Amino acid sequence: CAKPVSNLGTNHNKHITDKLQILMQTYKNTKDQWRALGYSKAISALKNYHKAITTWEEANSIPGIGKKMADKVWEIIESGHLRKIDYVCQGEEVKAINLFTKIHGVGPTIAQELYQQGFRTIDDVREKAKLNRQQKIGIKHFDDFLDRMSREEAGEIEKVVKDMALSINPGLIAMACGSYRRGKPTCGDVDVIVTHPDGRSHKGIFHKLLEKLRATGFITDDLVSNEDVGEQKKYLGVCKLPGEDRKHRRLDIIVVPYHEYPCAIMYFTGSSHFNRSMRALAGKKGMSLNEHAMKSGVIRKGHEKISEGVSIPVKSEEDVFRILGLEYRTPKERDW
Ligand code: DCP
Ligand code: MG
Ligand code: MN
Repeated sequence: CAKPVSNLGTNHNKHITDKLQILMQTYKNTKDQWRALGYSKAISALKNYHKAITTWEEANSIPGIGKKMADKVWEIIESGHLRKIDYVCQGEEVKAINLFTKIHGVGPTIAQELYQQGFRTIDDVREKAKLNRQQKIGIKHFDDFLDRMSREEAGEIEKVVKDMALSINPGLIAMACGSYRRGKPTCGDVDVIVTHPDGRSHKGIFHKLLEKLRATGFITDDLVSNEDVGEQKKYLGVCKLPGEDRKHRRLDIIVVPYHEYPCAIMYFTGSSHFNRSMRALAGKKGMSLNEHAMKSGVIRKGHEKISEGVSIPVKSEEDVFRILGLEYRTPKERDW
């Protein structure tokens, strides 16, 4: 449960959260939900904190950080390291599971099964494991997918998708969101959003665009080729720029109706942590926010929604910030 947005979108304690995130991910991978949750809360609290922490007492004073977590925070501040990472992540089983969950389509349960079947390395899995279609693609491109691309390369991929969209209809909007739009120096994948300002010409574009991108050989594999989320269509796949020495890259494309564009672009730009914080803030104000719409008059009883609320017309990302009572943040200021 993320805290509402409370600082300028800078993580002043990244040197600490980076280390804690390794443990959180390991606990998630080994299905130690309880510990994973404790770390997740601490990480959220640290990311939302307005300054770099300098003392144990300061760490301990933050809600969500108990004495034991404060010890860990202090160890990182003092030594730049957290010894717990070494002994938790060094075991044979944890090492294998952390490795296997890096395969696209492999979660904690499958990773554990692979370990129990006696596999220890990616080559073991590649040669001997029974995998589904997605996992096979994940393992085929295991090294390529782990390697983050430069933002220049992400820009080239965006351009290929954009040019293809414009060749179908010059009025379409196609833009890379995700880490690229947040200005990150490297990107794990490219997340392209497509829409049309006339509110109807986005219809039918999804399949045409994918067909053309496959025909030119740009798209090489499909992971999830048609997920309908309401009026939005989502594609997850793999692409490769033309020429030698190019790696296979993960490509996500969503096509959305124009009336959902502001909320969709907010969501797709992220970061995930930023999105969680925004949703939490909307919830506190009796509103809801997701990739489709913003609503007011949402009544919750615990986690259950008693009243769905009514859609608030949102014409831009600026509107979303304004309605939540926040100052506008550029995508770069949402990266934490
Ligand atoms: N997203 C989210 N919650 C998730 C997954 C995604 O809110 N569980 C949103 C925020 C992300 C955006 O979708 O920024 C794109 O997802 P990616 O997984 O592609 O993440 P990024 O583009 O932010 O980072 P990366 O460079 O690793 O791709
Ligand atoms: Mg991305
Ligand atoms: Mn993505």
